[in-house]
Amino acid sequence: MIETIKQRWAAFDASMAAVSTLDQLNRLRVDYLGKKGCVPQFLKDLRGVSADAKPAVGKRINDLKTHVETALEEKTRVLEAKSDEAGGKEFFDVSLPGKKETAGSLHPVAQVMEEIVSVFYGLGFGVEEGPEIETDYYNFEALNIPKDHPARDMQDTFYVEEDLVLRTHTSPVQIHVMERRQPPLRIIAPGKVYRHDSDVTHTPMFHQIEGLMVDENVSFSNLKGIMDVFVHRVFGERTKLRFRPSFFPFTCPSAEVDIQCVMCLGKGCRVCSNTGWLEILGAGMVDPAVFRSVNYDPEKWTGLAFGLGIERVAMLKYGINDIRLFFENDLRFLKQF
Ligand code: 2NM
Repeated sequence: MIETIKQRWAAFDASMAAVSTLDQLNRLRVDYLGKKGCVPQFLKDLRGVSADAKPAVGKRINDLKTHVETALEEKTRVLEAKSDEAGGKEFFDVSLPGKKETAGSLHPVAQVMEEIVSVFYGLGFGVEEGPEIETDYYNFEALNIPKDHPARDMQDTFYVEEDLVLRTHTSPVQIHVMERRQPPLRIIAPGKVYRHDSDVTHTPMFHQIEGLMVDENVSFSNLKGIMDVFVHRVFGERTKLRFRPSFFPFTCPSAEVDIQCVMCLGKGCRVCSNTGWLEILGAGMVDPAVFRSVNYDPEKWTGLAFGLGIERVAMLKYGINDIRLFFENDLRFLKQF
């Protein structure tokens, strides 16, 4: 057995001399010291050795074990030092393509909102914000919406309490601003609004921008000019628009603004119900009753106002037929914008 131990010792030394990586070194460690390795096998075999030969053979095995352990330790140090010199244990391939970080982007509704805000900002309108919970007075009464008006019906309005509602439009912001400031005034109020409504073109929460301009001699012509600029900037210079008489409690006269259908360019299709036109916003001259609510003299000041839904603009601009897509947070949809 002594002879076998000697052979294995020599074999170990030869293998050790050939080792050049930590991996190879580890394999050698397993071969000699591992559970099924050479040294434990020798110790097992020792049981069958005669009593008088046992001490000498046992010593040989222990010597081999010490020799292997010391050699492994030493080589480990040498190889680790070498690897550090080469710049770390891992090989770093600088020619591999990098991992791409996907950049986030604004929600399509936020993009359209920013675009519209910047158009009006360019026309001298300042941006104003206000609370989403309003009193009955600011959401309705001050805007000349009387107690028996259909817009007040529980079906349209979310009530928080008897006298508190989720705002159904952003016009209350304009009332707050008019209470604080004297004309001349040019403001827009973008933000979330809430209505009890839900189908392919309505969600209980949606976004609006309302605008207000008050000065001496503000006229319907000013309103037409501002709407012209808005439509041409957002839908393209060649998009035609038209005004249709309408009614709102807070404006008189009131109008609905249509644009030429973006799908069929006015020929008539499913989207525009064969009319060639799409309703895009409501507008009008501020009703004197609204001015009286905020203590503006209706004899001195005149005002124009308008309101539009952001989701509707985004749907027409991008040809989206279901408003709910904006709120499902499906990245396959959102990434297209
Ligand atoms: C619209 C249509 C027409 C409007 C009126 C006012 C205020 F506060 F000045 F009276 N703000 N917004 C207005 C006018 C809103 O939305 C369809």
